[in-house]
Amino acid sequence: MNNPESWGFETRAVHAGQEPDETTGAITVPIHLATTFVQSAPGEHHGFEYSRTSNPTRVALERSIAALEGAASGHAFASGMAAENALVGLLHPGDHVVLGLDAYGGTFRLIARVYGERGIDWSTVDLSDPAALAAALRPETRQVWVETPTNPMLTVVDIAALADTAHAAGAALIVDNTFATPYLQNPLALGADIVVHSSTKYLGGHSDVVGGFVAVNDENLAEQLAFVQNAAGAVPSPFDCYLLLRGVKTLGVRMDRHCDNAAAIVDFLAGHPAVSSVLYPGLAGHPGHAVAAMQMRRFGGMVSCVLRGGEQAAVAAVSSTRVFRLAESLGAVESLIEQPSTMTHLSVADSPLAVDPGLIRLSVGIESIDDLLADLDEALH
Ligand code: P1T
Repeated sequence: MNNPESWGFETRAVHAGQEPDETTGAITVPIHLATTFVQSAPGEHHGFEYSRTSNPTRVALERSIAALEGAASGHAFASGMAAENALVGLLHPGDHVVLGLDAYGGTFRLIARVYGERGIDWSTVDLSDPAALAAALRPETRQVWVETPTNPMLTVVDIAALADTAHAAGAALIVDNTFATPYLQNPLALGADIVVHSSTKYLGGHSDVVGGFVAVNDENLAEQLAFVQNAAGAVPSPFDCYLLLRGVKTLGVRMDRHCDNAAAIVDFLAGHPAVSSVLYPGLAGHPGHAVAAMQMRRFGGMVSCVLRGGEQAAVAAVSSTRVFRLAESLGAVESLIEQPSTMTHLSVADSPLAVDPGLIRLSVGIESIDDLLADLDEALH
């Protein structure tokens, strides 16, 4: 029982990578602000040389989240996009990438706009159908990028099936686990090669830190990522690492409340006359429900719905809630509401990933459920 490898999720969340400080006994990981570390002779040191390359607070964070993902190694970045950029940076001109038909707008923008114009080829495919992926793979395909559940359509894809399909063609499967978090889903255990996070969201959990994370098992990949992390230098500050270490400790507890509140809100929205459809993997009628039940512990805190009144009704609803704050981002203790087509997913307008302007996205927080329901009831009347 006392072997950290066998600890349950909540025990790992509190303790993995976060051992008391060896010199002082401090129970929390110190914020190591030093940019450089003394050497007794060139190359002889305590494991740290320069803070961009490695920093003790960052190492604690990297061990912590890697342990939650069941990964051999973790790499922290200054934002989710910086983490994604490190992954696209592994590609060479002429390489091909497959993207889902539904992804965070920034991911699409990075691959299609930044790298697409510099020799990386890409295509989009409905990843909820593994046969469609098989048809889209080419000899030059190196990476398949997957979100599950997706942002903002909450589409679920079968990680194990897509991993098999991608591997058969020699491509790596990258899973953005931001929506599910390692508490609800562990993509590496399901066959994915790489897990990426916007740790700005549930991992941090309090809307006060921007960060990104990559977790892998393959040693060679880990080496390449450590090289890019140091060479490109998009690393998080020690204070950001500390905030994330603090946030991660309560991840499991917060996720359970997010899931409880989301389930109650889904029930309410599903019976509401102003709502034409509710997108949530926990609904028995959701096309990905069976796969989600198989690969996720619970169904998450993100809910999207389409309003009967279309764009006008969506703008009115997101502008009139009071407990749900109108804002981009997600995954924190406070509930947020937004219209993806004009906000988080504006960069996919006029692309195959364009979002219905009548769709609204809710990041359900941990507030009292009665207040959240009353707020939505008033906004949707
Ligand atoms: O914002 P940043 O930490 O750089 O992470 C980018 C990112 C990556 N992947 C997913 C699934 C995301 O949702 C995000 C960021 N998303 C929002 C800001 C949003 O409101 O959807």
